[in-house]
Amino acid sequence: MWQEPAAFSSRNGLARADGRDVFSARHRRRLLFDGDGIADAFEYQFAGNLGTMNAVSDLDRDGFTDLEEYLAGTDPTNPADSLKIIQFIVGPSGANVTLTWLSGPTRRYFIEKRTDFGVGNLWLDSGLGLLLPEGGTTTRFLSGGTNPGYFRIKAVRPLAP
Ligand SMILES: [Ca+2]
Ligand SMILES: [Ca+2]
Repeated sequence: MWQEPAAFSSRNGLARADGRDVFSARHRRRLLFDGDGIADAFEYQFAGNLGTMNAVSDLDRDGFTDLEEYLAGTDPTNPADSLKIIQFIVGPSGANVTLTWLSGPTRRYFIEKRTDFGVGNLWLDSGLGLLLPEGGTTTRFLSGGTNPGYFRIKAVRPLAP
């Protein structure tokens, strides 16, 4: 249904790609001809060439590299468009959380959660599984536990349109 690599948004709104590249060699040659992790079609669409964008460039200077924007399906020329949580509401009990993030039609999402940043505490799926975008923003409600913890959004590309 989806494939790595993915892009992430953290609770504070910062997204980072995980940096892993698990494309097959054949897939990589077809999609990532210039080897910077960004599909050539994406580079031509937004930059008009293969030389402007790379894994560390940030055309719109929004703090998300062009590679991260490619993985997240956001516009690398629009600083207002990035994978970020735009609303984070914790209910009165401290356990119920409502998250809203910027989403796009070409990606699917997971909400990942962790209780703290101690050793052995990993990002895990929230339990909601793979989520479809609702539109330009997507909102989900999570309940349970006594500590709301920390959340991030993981964007993944579906295998088929
Ligand atoms: Ca950017
Ligand atoms: Ca952007």
